[in-house]
Amino acid sequence: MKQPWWKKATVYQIYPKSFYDTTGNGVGDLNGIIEKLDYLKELGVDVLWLTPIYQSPQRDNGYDISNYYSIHDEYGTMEDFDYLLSEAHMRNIKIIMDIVVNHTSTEHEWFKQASSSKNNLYRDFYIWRDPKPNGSEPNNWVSKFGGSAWEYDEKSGQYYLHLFDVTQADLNWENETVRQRVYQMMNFWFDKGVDGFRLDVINLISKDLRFPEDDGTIPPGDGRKFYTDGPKIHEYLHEMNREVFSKNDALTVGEMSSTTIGNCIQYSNPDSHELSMTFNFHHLKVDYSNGNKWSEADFDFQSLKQILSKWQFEMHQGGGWNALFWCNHDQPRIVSRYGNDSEYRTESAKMLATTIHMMQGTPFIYQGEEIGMTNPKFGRIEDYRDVETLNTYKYMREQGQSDSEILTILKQKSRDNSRTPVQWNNRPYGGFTTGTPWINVAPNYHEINVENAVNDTNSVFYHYQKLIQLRKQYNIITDGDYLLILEDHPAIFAYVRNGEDEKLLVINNFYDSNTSFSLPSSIDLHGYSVKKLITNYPDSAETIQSFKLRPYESVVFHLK
Ligand code: TEU
Repeated sequence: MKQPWWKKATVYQIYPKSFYDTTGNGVGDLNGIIEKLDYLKELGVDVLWLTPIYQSPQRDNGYDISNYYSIHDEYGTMEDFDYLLSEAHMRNIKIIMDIVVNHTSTEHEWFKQASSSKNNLYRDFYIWRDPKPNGSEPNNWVSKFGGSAWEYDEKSGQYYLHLFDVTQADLNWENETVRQRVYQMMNFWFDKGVDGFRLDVINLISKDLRFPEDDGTIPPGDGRKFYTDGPKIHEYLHEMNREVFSKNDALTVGEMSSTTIGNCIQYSNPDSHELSMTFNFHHLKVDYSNGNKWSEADFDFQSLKQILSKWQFEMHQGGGWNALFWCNHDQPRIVSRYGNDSEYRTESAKMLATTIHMMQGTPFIYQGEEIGMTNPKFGRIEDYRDVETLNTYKYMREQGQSDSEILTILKQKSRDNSRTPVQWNNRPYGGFTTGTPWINVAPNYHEINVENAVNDTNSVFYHYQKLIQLRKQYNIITDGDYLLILEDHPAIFAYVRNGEDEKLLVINNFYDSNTSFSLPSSIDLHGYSVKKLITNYPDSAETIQSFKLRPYESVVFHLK
C-alpha cells in the first residue's frame, strides 16, 4: 500500500517573529520567509511549519489568537501569506499552519462577548465556574505559566479557566458550536491551500467536567490528570478528522503535553482516523530535577536512551507515528543542552542530529538548528521576553530566590533560548534586521551564521542536508524496526534498525572523551556488505567490529 507522503518528509519549523525582518521594525515577517525559500530548498526540507501568524496581542507571541481569519499586522497581510504559499508550492515545499484551539486570547471577539454578561450567546464558549463558598477559586488547578488556572471576573462573579496565561482563556469543547466554528476555521485555511496543521496542546481540550480538586496523591497534583488525554479527546479528534482532515491529504501533528504512549498510538494509528503523528516531550525532561523544569541539572543519559527507545519500539509495534525532534520554540537549543556548544559544537550538533534522524518517524528541524545555533546565555532579566519565563521569575523572586540563582536557571531552561533571531551573517544583529530586534541576538553570530555555514562543506548545515537525503534514499529509515544495543554503556547511544534484508547500525558517543565501540556478538555480519553512510569525523571507523569513538563521534553503517 502507498505510504503517506509525510513518512519520508522532513519538516522545518519557522518562528516568524525571529526568522527574518524585511521592514526594519525588528520583527520577522512573511516576506522574510519568502526571501529565504531558496535557502530552505537548498537544505532540502519538504514542509514548513509556521508558528501562529494570526492576529494576536502577542502576549504569548501568537499563541494567544484574537482573530483566526487575519494575519498579525507585524507579519504582513493575507496577500503576503497567499504569495508565500504559492512561492513555497512552486518550490514543491508544503506549508502547515499552527492551530491553537485549546484557548483563545481574551481579546478575541468570542471572549469579549462571553465576558460581557452571563446570558450572552457566547458565554458557553468558555469555561466559567462559581467560586467556592468562601469565595476562592473553584479548585486548586495550577496554570502552566504559574499561579492559579482560574481568573476572577468581577462583572459576573465567576471564574474562567486558563491553563496557560490569564489572557489565554480555555475554550469549552463540550459546546458543539465551538467545535463547529473551529472546524469551519480549519476548512477556511485548507480551502486556501495549506497542507496541514500542527495542533497546539490538542490533548488538553477535553476536561473532566466535575473539575475536581487535585488531592496531589498522584504527582504532580496540579490538576493536569483531569484534563490531559481527557475523557472525550479521541471522540473530538475523530470528529475533527471526519469534518476536516479526511477531505485533504494533510499532515496533521498533535502537540501532546504530558501524554502516554498508549494514547499516542491511538492518536496516530491510521486505523483511528485521528492524526498523522504526535509530539511527546518525555525525552526533553531528563534534565529536570524531580520533574521540575526550573532546576539546574545535567541530563540523565540512561533515561534519555530508555525513553527514546521505548517510544521507538512501542509506537512501531502499535502502528503509531512519531514526530522526531530535539528543538522547538519552547525548548533550549539542543547543542547547548545535551551537546557541547564550545569546543565540540559542530561534532555534537551533527551527532545529535544523526541520533534522531535515523529513527522511525518524521523529523522536525527548528530554525537555526541546522547551523548549530546555541543558547544566547542572557545574563539579565531585562533580556528576556517570554511570558512563561517572566511569570516564573516573578514567582521565584516571591519565593525568595536570588536574582543570580534564578538567572542561572533561566540561562539553561527559558524558552527564549530558542527565540533569538536566526543568525544569517556577521552583519549587525546577525543580518536579521536593519532595525533593533524585538529580542537580542546571541553574541556568537559573527562565527555561527548561515553565510559561514553554506560556505563550509564540513558545516552542520551539510550534515542535515545529507540526513534529509538519506531518509528519501533508504526505506529502512522509515520502515525498519528498532533495537537498542549496548543499553548500559555510559557514553554510547547505539541502535540497530532491521529491514527485511538490510540493517542500519547507528553509533553515537554522547560525551567529550574518547570511548570504544565493540560490535555485540548478537549482530551477525555474515553475508552483509558494509557501507558507511554518514559520520561527523572525516576518517571514522575503518572496521565495523570495533573502533575508537572520539568526542561526540557518530557513525552510521548500512549493512546489506
Ligand atoms: O506549548 C505547550 C506547553 O506546555 C509549553 O508551555 C511547553 O511545553 C512548556 O513551556 C515547556 O516548559 C504550547 C506552545 O508550543 C507554547 O509556545 C504556548 O505557550 C503554549 O502551548 C500555550 O499555547
